[in-house]
Amino acid sequence: MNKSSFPKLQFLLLATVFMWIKTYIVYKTRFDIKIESWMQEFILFINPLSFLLLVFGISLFMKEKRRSGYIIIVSFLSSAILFANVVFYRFFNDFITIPVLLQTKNMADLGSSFTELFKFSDLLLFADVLILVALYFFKPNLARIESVSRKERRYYYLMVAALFFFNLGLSETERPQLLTRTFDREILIKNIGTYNYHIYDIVLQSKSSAQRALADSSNFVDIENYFNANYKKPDEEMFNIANGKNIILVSLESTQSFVINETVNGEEITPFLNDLIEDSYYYENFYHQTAQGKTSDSEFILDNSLYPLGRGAVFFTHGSNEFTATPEIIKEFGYYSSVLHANNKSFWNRDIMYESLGYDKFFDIESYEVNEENSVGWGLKDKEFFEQSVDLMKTQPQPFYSKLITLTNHFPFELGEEDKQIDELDTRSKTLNRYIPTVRYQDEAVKHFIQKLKDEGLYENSILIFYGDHYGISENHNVAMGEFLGKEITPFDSVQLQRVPLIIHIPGVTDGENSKLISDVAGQIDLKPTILHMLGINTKNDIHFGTDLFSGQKVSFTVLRDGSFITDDYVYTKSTCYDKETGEEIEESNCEPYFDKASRELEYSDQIIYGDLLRFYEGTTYNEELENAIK
Ligand code: GP9
Ligand code: MN
Repeated sequence: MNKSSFPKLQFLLLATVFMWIKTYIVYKTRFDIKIESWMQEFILFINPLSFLLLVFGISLFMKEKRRSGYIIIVSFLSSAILFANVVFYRFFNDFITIPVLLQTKNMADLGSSFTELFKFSDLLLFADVLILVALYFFKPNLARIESVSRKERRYYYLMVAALFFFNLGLSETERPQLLTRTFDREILIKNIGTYNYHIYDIVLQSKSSAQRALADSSNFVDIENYFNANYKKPDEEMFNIANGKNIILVSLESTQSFVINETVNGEEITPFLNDLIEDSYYYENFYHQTAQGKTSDSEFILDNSLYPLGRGAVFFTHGSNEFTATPEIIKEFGYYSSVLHANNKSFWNRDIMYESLGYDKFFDIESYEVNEENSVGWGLKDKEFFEQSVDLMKTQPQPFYSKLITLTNHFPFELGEEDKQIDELDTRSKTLNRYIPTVRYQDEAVKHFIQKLKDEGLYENSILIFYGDHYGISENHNVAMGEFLGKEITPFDSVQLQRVPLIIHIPGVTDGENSKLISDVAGQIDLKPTILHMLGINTKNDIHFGTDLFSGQKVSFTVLRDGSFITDDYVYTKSTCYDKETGEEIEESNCEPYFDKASRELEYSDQIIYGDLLRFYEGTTYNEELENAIK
């Protein structure tokens, strides 16, 4: 391109520079992108440029009078993408993916969260578009894009391509196999930029759609071998311990382990759970493994022992896949299964997905008496929910497998004065401050729940499993969290904050001196084989990535959906290996032995879901003799 081209393109270049600088400012102020070197900072700085020049450059193929209008429209659309990501990130600490955008069914219910998350200053993101519009109307001469020759256009695009490959090249040196083995969106955005990331996401979307069509049973061989090699035999004492008993699972909304045995102004945040732990098996190193599908991801992991997807909620994207979930398996053993949750049945596509998972019944909002007095925030208050749920559970045939999903401790953590039993915190994060009283309220609700189970005669013959579904306080509140916990939150601490409580309470078995505080590293993925073994069901032919928590052969290892993993000694996250005891960074070679297991598990699980591979799986014969089960 010769010099004279620049004045010709000034409007295009102006729009590009505006968007470019704006994007970089957003990176630095609205997203928490960890930068470890000048090279990474440089990549971050240049990464929006190639895409912007590419799309704005399309104007050069248009009729002259259309060009400026096109530039304005593209500026507006790119700003809108940025805006949407900023608002989304504020809560999810993550970037938007296409599957998430398609989850429109959830959007209506998310209304209250949106107003909470939106800030007026976000509208500044459209300031440059207004400037461009003003120029267009008041200084038409400046807003003109003159004709360029075919040769100039070619130069322009050569330059854009060079810039793109320069960017990609630098990124690949920083992070090898960037596009093929990255489960962490932050790393993608950091390297290829937010706009290219969205294009990449579109490519992934079409690839995953094709994957099902192309899959056949041969895809399953490697995976089956992997399962066979990883099978762990159950503990003899625990195997069959729940035979004939009801299994009651309680999903504790947004509950992280840091609240357990913690106090605020001398008051326990979870006094009841703290007591319950003394009569239970409590796992203090139990991690949630959810991603964008939040609660629904936790449900998916629990019932299938598969990983959720890295993008979108598998409940939405693959709701009609073939699965071999717990409810389906235990049906063969005479179990009735249900979910109790006072929300619209279509939220998270639950109504469709529960069919695929083999649930007999979904008690949704229609089964509950919900009114203004007994609701707060997202709906029916937990105490009322438990109260009514026990009445519903009584109508079920026994033995049953029932999952109850609580709701009060959900962002934005609203609670009426009459239900507050503990002070809010006094940190800079209102979210974290409000979280404490809602967790306390949930604790009180659980206490009533157990009492009601006892009163109604359902307690003795049941096994109760309480677990946190996912984090409640995202990394956006790290500074406030640091204030509360009295330390600076590093990426290492962020992983440790992904621990959620797991309490297994078996009346007559785990009481008093038989209770256990267990420190083994475990995750939600381990619950399916644990429960099946407790029911005396052989899992040798079952598809699951987790391990029975009680198996003496269990390896202390858990991988999170972003590829971070935890062992007894190490935590690996954001390309860094940490010593678990000190939280200090250590040589990567310490973590290296686990790299393969971590990425293989996530990849195999993805293959199963994207390829809908379980439709080819016929190996499951659960009805084998129980005596043969322990091998
Ligand atoms: C909605 C409830 C909350 O029904 O499960 O969902 P979440 O936003 O936590 O995924
Ligand atoms: Mn949830």
